[in-house]
Amino acid sequence: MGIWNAEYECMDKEKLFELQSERLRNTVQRVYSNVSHYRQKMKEKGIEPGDIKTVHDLQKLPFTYKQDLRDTYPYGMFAVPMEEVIRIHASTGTTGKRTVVGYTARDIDNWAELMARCLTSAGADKTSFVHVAYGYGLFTGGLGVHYGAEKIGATVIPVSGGNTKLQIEIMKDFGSTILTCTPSYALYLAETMREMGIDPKKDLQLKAGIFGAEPWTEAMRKEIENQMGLLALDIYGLSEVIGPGVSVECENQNGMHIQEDHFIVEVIDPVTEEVLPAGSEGELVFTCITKEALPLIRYRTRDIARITDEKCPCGRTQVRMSKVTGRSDDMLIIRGVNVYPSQIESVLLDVGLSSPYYQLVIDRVGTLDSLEIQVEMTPEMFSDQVKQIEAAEKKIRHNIESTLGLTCKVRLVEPKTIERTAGKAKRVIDKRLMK
Ligand code: DLL
Repeated sequence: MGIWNAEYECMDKEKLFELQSERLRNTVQRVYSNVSHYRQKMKEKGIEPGDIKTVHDLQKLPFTYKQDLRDTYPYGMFAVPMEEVIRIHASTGTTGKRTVVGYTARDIDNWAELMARCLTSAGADKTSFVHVAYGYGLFTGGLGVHYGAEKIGATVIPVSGGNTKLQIEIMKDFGSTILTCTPSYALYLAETMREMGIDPKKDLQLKAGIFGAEPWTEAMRKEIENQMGLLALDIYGLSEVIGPGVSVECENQNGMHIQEDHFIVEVIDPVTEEVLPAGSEGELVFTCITKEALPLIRYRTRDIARITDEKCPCGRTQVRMSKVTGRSDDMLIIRGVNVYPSQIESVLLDVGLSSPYYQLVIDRVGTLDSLEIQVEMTPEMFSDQVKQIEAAEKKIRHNIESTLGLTCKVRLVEPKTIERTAGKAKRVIDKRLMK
């Protein structure tokens, strides 16, 4: 497989350190001058831009939390005047306010460059047909991949998400060679292909897929690869940092190379906030060092992973991150929708079910995530009419769907059926992680 920009992707470590340090100095100076949030935070810590000389000084800087973006909603953390912002995206988050992210023309160019690197890792070039089944819109997936594919001169097929049968017809007729979508959707596509009597290995031209935006396992990778006959690579990113393209796997499938000339990564203990040594598992923290519109400093991703700087046979020198193994908060991603158990709890309360005993059972049925909410009835309800129980189940289902945009199954269970524990209640049983 090729390398899009060897100068940066294979950069000598010392040179990279100098480059990162220079870019960090410039970024810190800019946010100090232009973003009152950072100026205030730095003053509180008793530091000035001049105190940040190299990457080694990074730890002097304050962390940035998702809450900071919410508190300054929508544009309060932007470091440029709005005239220079040419694009807005927003996170898919369903708690509180959405977080809004902005891009200058240069940010969009840099993002396209990063995505061009990612697509090249998967073997894309001018002759490729890049099928984009990530959603287009406020979500960064669709447009992020789109611009990268155009940059390398590939032919973009901008299908966006959904309409599964049509996707498959298009893949067949237009000759898609690189598939980009979430891993769960890739499996769903494979299943639908079977139902349509299409054999991807014979009838389609797919060679590789870049799948991300949600956690997935090695077992899922094998399944996707076997069913579709393609090379399946993991891609990671988050809107606050840029979108897809923060890191991606190479053909060795041994971790995602982080684009270190644009982002400095740290791994911290999510509780003590202490920076952990290389190789430890912890929460990923990113500092954007080339972003103009929204250069976040030490952004707490809540994603748990491990970093290695062992040499990779592909020749890239960038450090690699493992698959994301979880999140340091309790956010769940179910069919691409971000959900907190507390949101479900508040729906239950709204419906008048104040029982503290509920459990979320998440599974992957076939190829799609499923959510079953089991709620214990109060003894009063239990003696009630079946019809009323059914009505309550229906109401919860309806409210979950309308407030969180998530379809689910609701089951009211008999009193005392949900396990009690002396410590924390186990609200979530994520069977996807047990597979
Ligand atoms: O999901 C950006 C993206 C689009 C990445 C397309 C890859 C492909 P957000 O909607 O802001 O952005 O969600 C970011 O999704 O903090 C992770 O928890 C999760 N996530 C993203 N990629 C992966 C991955 C996009 N490869 C949040 N593995 C992140 C596991 C992932 N989790």
